[in-house]
Amino acid sequence: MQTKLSMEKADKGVFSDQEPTNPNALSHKDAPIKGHSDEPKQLEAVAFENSFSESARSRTRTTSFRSSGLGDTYAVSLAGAMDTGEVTVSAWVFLDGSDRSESIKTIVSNRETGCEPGEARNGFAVAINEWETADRQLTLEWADETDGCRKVGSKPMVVEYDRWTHVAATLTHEGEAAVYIDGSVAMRVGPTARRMPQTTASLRVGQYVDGLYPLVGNISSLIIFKVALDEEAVTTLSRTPPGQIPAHFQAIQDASAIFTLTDAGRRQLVDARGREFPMLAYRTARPTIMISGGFAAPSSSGLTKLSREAERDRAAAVKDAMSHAWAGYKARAWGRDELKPISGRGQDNWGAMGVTLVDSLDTLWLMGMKAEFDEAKEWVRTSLSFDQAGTVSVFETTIRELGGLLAAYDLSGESLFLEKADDLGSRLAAAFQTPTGIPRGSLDLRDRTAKDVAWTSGNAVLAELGSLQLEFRYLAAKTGKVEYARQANRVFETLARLSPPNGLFPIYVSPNSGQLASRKITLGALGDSFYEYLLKTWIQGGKTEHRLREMYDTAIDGIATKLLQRSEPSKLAYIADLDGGRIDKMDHLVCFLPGTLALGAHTDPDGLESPRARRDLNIAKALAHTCFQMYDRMSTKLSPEFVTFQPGGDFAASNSAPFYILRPETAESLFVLYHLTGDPIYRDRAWQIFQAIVRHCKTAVGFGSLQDVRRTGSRIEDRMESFFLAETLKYLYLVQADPDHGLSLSDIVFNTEAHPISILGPTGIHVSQNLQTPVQRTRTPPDTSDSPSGRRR
Ligand code: DMJ
Repeated sequence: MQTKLSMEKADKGVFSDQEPTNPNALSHKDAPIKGHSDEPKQLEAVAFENSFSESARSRTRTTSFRSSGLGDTYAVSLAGAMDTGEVTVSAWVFLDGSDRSESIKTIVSNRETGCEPGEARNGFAVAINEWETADRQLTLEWADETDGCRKVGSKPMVVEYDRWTHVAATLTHEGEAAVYIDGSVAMRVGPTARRMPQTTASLRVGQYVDGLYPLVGNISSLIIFKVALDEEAVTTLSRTPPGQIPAHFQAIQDASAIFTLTDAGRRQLVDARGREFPMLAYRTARPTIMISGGFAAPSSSGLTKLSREAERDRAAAVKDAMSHAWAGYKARAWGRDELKPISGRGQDNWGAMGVTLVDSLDTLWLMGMKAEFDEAKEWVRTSLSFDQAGTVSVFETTIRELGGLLAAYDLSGESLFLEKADDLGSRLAAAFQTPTGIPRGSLDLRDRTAKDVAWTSGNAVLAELGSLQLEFRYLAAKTGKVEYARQANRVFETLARLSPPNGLFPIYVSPNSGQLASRKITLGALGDSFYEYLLKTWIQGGKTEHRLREMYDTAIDGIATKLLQRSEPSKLAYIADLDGGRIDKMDHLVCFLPGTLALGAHTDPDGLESPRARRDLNIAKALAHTCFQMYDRMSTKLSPEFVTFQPGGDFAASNSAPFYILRPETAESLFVLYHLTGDPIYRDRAWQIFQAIVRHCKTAVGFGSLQDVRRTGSRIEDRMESFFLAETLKYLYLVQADPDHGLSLSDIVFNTEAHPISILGPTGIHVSQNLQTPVQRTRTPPDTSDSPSGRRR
C-alpha cells in the first residue's frame, strides 16, 4: 500500500485559510460514509460500513481513554523512533458535552505549549480549539526552525459534542500537513519548511507535554504512524469503530504505536502487541483539582512488564549485593553497630547494640537468606545486651533496633525477638516521662534516664517524637503491656490539640509545655517521618482514629498549597522549606513523600477516584520523577544529600553536601509506587539506581558513601549506615521481587526504617479513643489550579 500523502502545494504560512480540497470534510454531518467497494480486500472494515450508524456513533463510549481534564493523564513514551520526521495521528474522539468551553482540548502531543522555537516546542500537537482557531476546529500544530507554531486546521464546528468523530493528521519532513475529519481531508498545507521532530519528550495522550489543555471526553483507537499516510489509508482507518483497530493496520510496520484504549473500569491501556499498561481514567467530567500548571511526571518509556526470568535476575543481583555487604559485616564487624567499608573494621557508634545486625534481620528473611538469618538470631540470643549502651537517640534506637526486632518477630514468629524488644522498649519508655508525654530526645539505656538534647535547646524534634507510634503500639499488642501504646498515643493526642497554620508543624516542640518551638517547616530532615506516621498509625489502627487521618489530610493540603513548587525549565515538582520565607531546597530525605502520598491516596476514605486522592497520586508521581532526576542528572547517577532550585535552572547539588550516603528514600517511593500502580517505570528506575550504587559505592567488603556525586571517581567514604541494608537494599530488592516477596501494603506497614509489621486493626492494637472522635472530612481540598482555562497565547 502506498503510504505517502500526496500533497497539494499550498501557500507557505502558519495557518491556511484556503478552502479544503474535500468539501465534504467541512460538514462531516452531511458527508456520506464512504463506500468500500474499491478498498483492498484484506481490510476488515467492511462490516462496519453498514452497522456503524450515526446513532451507534453517539452511543459508543466503550474502549476509550477517558480524560476529565484534571491535568492527570496517562503519558506514553513511544521508545525511540516515535517522531523521526514524518507522522500520522489517527484517533477516535468523543468530546464531552458537559464541557462546552472553548478551551483547547488536546488529543495527543509531544511538544510543550508556547510558540518560541526550540527543543520544547519541537514535535507536534493534535488538538481541538487551538489558539487562534475557532470553536471545535481540528488543528495540527508543529514547529520548524523559525516558527514554533506552524498550524493547519479544519473549518470550525466540525468536531461535534457527544458523538464519536474520527480525526487524523499527517505531517512530512518538509512541513506538508493535513487534517482529516471522518476520513476526508479537511485542510492541507505545504510544504512550508523543514519541520523539527521531537527527540526527547514523551508523547502525551490527552494533553500537552507540559500537562496543559487536557481533553474533556474520550479518546480511542489511537494510532501513531512514523509515515504520512495518504487519504485512502486514513479513510480506511476512519471506517473501523472506536475501540477497534483494523487488522490490516495492526500489521503495518509503519505504525509506531497502536492503542486500543480501554475503559475507566478496566484501568488498563493495551497496545497492539497485547502489552498492558496501567492508565488513569476518570469518571467525572468536570475538573476540580489540578496541580499548579502541570508538573513533569514519569512516563512509562514504552516499558513493559519484565519477564519472570528478568525479574529474577534483577532480584538476584540485589540479593548478591546484600550477600556482599553481609559477608563483609560478618567477617569484619560482627556484632558491632556498623562496618567501616574501606578500612574493614567495625565501630559502635549507636550504643553498641549490633545495630547493623538487628536492622538487617528482616532483609535477610525476605531475601531468603535463612542461614544468615539464623546465625544473626543466635547472636541476638547470646550477645545482644542493652547494658553496655550509653546515651542513645530515642528515635534512632526505636526505628532501627526496636523496629528491627519487631519485624524479625513478626516475620519469623520467634519469641526471642519479642523478648528483646520488650526489654528495649521498657528502657526507652523512660523518655516519655515528661509533663506533656512528648518524649525527650536521648536516653541512657542502662540507667533509664532521659536527657534533653543540647543542639535542639531541649526541644523535641518533630520527626523523632512522631515516629515511635507504630513500634510501641505493636509492642503493646504483642506483649499485652498497654502502657507502651498509651504513651505513644499520648504524643499524637497532644499534637492533635494544636492547630498550626495549614496543618504544618514546625520542627521543634517543647516536651515541657507542648508548645511549638520553631517556625521552620520542612518535609526533609527533622520533619519528614512525622507526616508518614500520621498516615501509617491511622492505617495500623484499622483506620478508626479519624483525627490522625484528618491531621494527615490537612497537612497534605498545606503541602500542596504552600510548599509544592515547580521548577523551570523542566517543570519538576519539589517541596520547598519554609523558615519565615520560602527556601527552594529539597533534601533527599523528602523523597519518602511520594510513597507516603501514594499510600494515602490508595487508602483515602473517599476512594482512589476522589479529587483528593487523585491530586495526591498526581503529586506523588511528579515528586517521584523529581527524586529520580536528582540521581539521573548527576554524572554518577546518584543523588546528592539535597538540591537547591534556582530560577530557570531546575536544580543543582550544593558544594556543602554533594555526597550520597546510601540513603533509601527514593528507592522506598519507587517500590511503593510500583507496588500500588504496577507501572514498570518505577521498577526500571529503581534498577538504574541500584546499578549506580554498585558502580560507584561498592568496596572490597561492603558499600560506602560517595563523597561527590557530581563527578565520577570521587572518594568512597569509610561509612556504611545500617539503613543501607535495612532499607535501601530491601526496597531495591522488593521492587524487583514484587509480588513474589509476599508482602502486601494492605496487610503490613513499613516503619520509617523499612521494617514491615503486620496491621493488627482496631481490635488488635490499643488505639487512642481520643483520636477516634469523628471528624467532618473536608471533601474538596483547595483547588490549586493555576492553569489557564481559556485560549493561550
Ligand atoms: C533512616 O534512618 C530512616 O529512613 C529515617 O526515617 C530517615 N533517615 C534514615 C535514612 O535516610
